[in-house]
Amino acid sequence: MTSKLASLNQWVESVAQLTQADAVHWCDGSDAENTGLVERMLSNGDLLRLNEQTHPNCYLHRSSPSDVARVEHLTFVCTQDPADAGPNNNWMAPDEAHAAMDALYKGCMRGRTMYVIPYCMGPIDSPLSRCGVEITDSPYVVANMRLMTRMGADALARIEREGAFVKGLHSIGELDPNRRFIMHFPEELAIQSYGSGYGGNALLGKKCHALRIASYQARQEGWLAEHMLIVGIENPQGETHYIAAAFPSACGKTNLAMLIPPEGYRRDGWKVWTVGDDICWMRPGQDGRLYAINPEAGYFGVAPGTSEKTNANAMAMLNRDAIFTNVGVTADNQPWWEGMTTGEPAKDWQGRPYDKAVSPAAHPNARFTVSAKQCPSYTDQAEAPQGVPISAIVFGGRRASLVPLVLEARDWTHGVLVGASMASETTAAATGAVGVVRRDSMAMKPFAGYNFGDYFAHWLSFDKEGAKLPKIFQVNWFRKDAAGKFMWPGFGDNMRVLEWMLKRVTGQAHAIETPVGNLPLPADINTDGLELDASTLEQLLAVDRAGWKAEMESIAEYLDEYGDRTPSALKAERAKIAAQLA
Ligand code: OXD
Ligand code: MN
Repeated sequence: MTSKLASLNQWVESVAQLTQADAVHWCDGSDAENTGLVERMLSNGDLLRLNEQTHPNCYLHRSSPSDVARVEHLTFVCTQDPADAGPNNNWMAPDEAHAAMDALYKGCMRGRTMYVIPYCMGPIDSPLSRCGVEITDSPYVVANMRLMTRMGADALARIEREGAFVKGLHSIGELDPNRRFIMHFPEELAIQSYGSGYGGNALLGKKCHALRIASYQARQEGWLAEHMLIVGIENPQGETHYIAAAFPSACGKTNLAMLIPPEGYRRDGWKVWTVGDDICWMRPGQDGRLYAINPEAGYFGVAPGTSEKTNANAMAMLNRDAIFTNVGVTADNQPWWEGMTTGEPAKDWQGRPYDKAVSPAAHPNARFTVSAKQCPSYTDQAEAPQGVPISAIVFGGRRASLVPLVLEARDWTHGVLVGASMASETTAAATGAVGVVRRDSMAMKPFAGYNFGDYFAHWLSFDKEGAKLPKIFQVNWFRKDAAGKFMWPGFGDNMRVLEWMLKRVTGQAHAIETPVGNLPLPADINTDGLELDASTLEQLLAVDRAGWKAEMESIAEYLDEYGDRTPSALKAERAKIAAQLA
């Protein structure tokens, strides 16, 4: 098979030449194709079949032990001018990067099949969607892209109609960490990845396309590509409001997107609808509101910590047609990870007999891949070509202290400052130290494909005549007490905070104004059925003025890192708050 698009055929041919692939397979996305790939991977050990009775069509993949997470230090944005990539990215000159990658790709697919994957990010008929083609020598990547994107014949037809697509080239190479790079060429709409078979490094539709390249395109075209979940909250009156929420990797986006409200809320008729758990593309509609689509079609979620208690919806979608990566297994071959409330591990993620003293059963960044349609809270609004209107934007990080449970930004500019100054403790989703607080603007530090200073200005630019922008909030589910214990129960109980936010949106809830934003009083949060003592809630909603003064100084230093690319309106907003705190 080839395509009707000459530029696509030429590119595929040139890659086949360079990599010396034995065979070229154009993916059509069919069931038959998937069955053939799965059989091939079962026979070469890339996949292991899990218990057919309890988990039909579920497979385990064990990645190379040195290839278990995104590699931010090996991820580059290659723009002609280094200032366009900004201090938030690693930069390499495009010519130099191409030369390095060509040398790696030369002959790298000898003895391998090269798969050509046409894919669409977003509903296939949505004007907000964008397409790409990933070439890879990993059948595991093909199987994952099939779950995570609209992949195959329909995507190819759209690409042929539009004539434009993002070019992604991926080879697992030798899986050698010393020969591993994830390169982005936003000016060429191209991605090149070598040496890793892992998630965000290898499924190029996800972080590489839908965030780094898309954020660059979004700036040029007047929209936003964000690291956000999208969730619909239906109230007892039957009205649904959609919330887009940015949290860094492994900070509970999947759990919040699939939240099960506390019993009292369920009894009263509150419902939660999941549109997406990781990425959100938003653009102003005719009526001035922001409309969002989830460009993905599946979930690549963090397994450890997922349980009946924390995310029963996720558990319910994981008992068929799923791929598990780097989890442990029970004696009867069911997937197992830390946090599970039933079963016990027999083998760890590397296939060794489980020994708690040697290793956790699952790698802390072990993942599941599954179609979004399997989630009990799936809504067909995830396929709506026009997207869903966003009523509130939420920014949240992991902060043991200072940041209150919730606050509301006064206006858009203040909200952009809240997002830009977000900080969070690092997690196992990327290699490197875990638990270190770092600034992670809009949870996009690893994913913005251009200079953060320009990115902040782009966010501010949405505040214009006729715009009906969502309210912006900041949340922190991760406050700890002096003994290091989490103070807020989180998970389903986060619904209590979402209710306050949505009542602010509809003008039904009260707030007190403080220099750092508008906060509820403890009485404004519904605590029916919750065991939380009054003083804890008071502490969670208190504003530590001295702490915020120091925070504002640190934010000033951070904004200065982007020099004159940082919009002066953002600096002025920060200065205004600092003055009010003084
Ligand atoms: C992810 C991540 O995989 O953010 O979503 O690392
Ligand atoms: Mn993510």
